[in-house]
Amino acid sequence: MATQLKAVIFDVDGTLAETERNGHRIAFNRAFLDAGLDWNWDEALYGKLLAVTDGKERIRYFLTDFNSDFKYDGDMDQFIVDLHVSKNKHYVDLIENQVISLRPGIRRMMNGLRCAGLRMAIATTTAPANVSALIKSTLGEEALEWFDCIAAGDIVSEKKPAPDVFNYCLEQIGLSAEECLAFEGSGNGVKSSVGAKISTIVTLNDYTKEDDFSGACGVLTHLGDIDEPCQVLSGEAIEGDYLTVNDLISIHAKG
Ligand code: XBP
Repeated sequence: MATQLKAVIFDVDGTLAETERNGHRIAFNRAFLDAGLDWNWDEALYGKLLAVTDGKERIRYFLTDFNSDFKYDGDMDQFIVDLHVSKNKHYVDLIENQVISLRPGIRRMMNGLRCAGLRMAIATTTAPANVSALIKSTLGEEALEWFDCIAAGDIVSEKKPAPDVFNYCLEQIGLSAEECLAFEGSGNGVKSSVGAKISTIVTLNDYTKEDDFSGACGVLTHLGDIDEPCQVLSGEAIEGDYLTVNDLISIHAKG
């Protein structure tokens, strides 16, 4: 008999909300401006930079691969850390001003999971303060209690695509990979969750639609809602216009 589904682990950026283009990207640019830098990460460049997870590593990647003429007379690591701290302040400001909403079906799915007695957790590369700000501004402060574990940011040293953040999350919630299912939004995210041996459903977005989702058990445009049908791009077909908790249980059972 297949192992029973007990918990669902959500990625954040691109999965809960489209935070990259109008959240993190804008926040990076505001931090650059504050620091007197003339760097501007437009939408197309940001799409390329997303190949690297973690904002600090993304700045480093920008400097080595897209702006190698830049010279800094000082401690480069500290410079990047300071830029990233400033970027995250701007990000939280943006989110607190409610510029970003949840993707279709996220609220419905979370409510459904809670009603069905399934547990929820979060596994993300972004900083804990960024996750809290997003959850509070979209679902309300009390929603922070819905998650048995919010594994975020530097809690692990090897970020996605390494499986560490998902393994950490499993350890914290005391469940095996077989008892869980993950929602991811990017190729790096899928490598991480599948690397931790968790069955994974992908909801893609404009930035990730060309990513390699090998190993995922389904790819959808988004979770869908009553007034916003989703499309299943690969994996098991669903009967309705949107993914339900019963669909999840059935996808998980087929594993
Ligand atoms: C997405 C990321 C993050 C954010 C920026 O994380 O790659 O690096 O773009 O976050 P996930 P920070 O998909 O795991 O939610 O700048 O806070 O690192």
